[in-house]
Amino acid sequence: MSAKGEAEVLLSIGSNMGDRQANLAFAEERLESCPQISDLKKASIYETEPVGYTDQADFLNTCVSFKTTLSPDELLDLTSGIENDCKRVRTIRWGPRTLDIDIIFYGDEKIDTPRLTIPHPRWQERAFVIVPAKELKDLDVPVPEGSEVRLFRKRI
Ligand code: A4P
Ligand code: MG
Repeated sequence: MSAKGEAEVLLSIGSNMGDRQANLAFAEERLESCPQISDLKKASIYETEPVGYTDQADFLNTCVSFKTTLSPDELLDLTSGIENDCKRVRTIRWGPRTLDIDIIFYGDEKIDTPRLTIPHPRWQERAFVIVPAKELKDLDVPVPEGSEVRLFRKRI
């Protein structure tokens, strides 16, 4: 946390349903329009093979970083609201999710509550997080092998 009470945040954003690029843009525009968020930077967009449950379409993934005066819980309220609004606007009822926003880092804080685990517990296992994250932050971790991460649209 800086002297101004600002934390440097890194989010991972993914979509594998509907207009995937528009879903990422929807999330980024909502974050950018939040008065408690400043200095937002966008990593390139990558097309990535699904990890975990693999019988689903490829994702578009990216990361954004910004400074915020929101607390971690307030930030989760904001990102959950953006996810819900994206689903409501753009998908069929009970369809798969169109937007997943994970909080990877909130400054150097370690948080473990029923609602929130930060750093995100699986970030180091995920090339779809690490490849875009490395464009925004110095991270001394290897890129995991196993699932393909292809550059889709360069932004940095
Ligand atoms: N929660 C706890 N910690 C956090 C955090 N750091 N950031 C809680 C965000 N949320 C956090 O999330 C469930 C609950 O986690 C939230 O209500 C919050 O209180 P969710 O997004 O509804 O559920 P989920 O996405 O199914 O779970 P999770 O753990 O976020 O899933 P993953 O592990 O992110 O997996 N493959 C590719 N290529 N690209 C992807 O983006 N994403 C997933 C989702 C799987 N495979 C993928 C991708
Ligand atoms: Mg999630």
